[in-house]
Amino acid sequence: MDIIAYSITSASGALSPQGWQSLQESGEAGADWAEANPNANGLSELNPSTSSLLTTGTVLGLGSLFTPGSEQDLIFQYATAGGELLLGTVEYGELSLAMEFLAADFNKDGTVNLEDFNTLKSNFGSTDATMATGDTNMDGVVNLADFNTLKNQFGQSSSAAVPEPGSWLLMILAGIALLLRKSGRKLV
Ligand SMILES: [Ca+2]
Ligand SMILES: [Ca+2]
Repeated sequence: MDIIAYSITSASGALSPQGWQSLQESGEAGADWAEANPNANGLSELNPSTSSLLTTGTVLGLGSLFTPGSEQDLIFQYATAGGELLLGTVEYGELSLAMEFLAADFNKDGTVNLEDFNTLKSNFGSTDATMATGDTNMDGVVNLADFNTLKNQFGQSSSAAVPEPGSWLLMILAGIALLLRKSGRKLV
């Protein structure tokens, strides 16, 4: 499914732009996502290049964008490249267990190894990098600092981390995963 935009709205203002980890920030769905005017009533992102192909079963975390204790009135919509506007499923829940990935685990497979090194190598010098393309410190650039981080983490494995009590996670694109899971393969 080719997703070019999504928006999450809350009439009661239950959204937390501070806790939101946008796709623009994480780079999880490609480098071209751009935040549009986030506030407590609406969080949106657009991908003008229409290149975010989300495979069936893809799950993308968008951080703690829901203010705990607020009214659960979020509406999640997304638009496809074909011009369809679809309604997604919103689930509310407390995060029980999450993988905390090492900064140099670019492909998020749990280990920092040669594959990650090759990612960094092929993007070395890039100035519009994301954590998926070798930027460990999120300064947008892949340079020696990132290489040193990778060197220090080389061979290490990510560990499951217990999040802070009360931290909330809204896997907003999980709606897509749920809708398509019947025939899908699990990607993440
Ligand atoms: Ca890896
Ligand atoms: Ca960097």
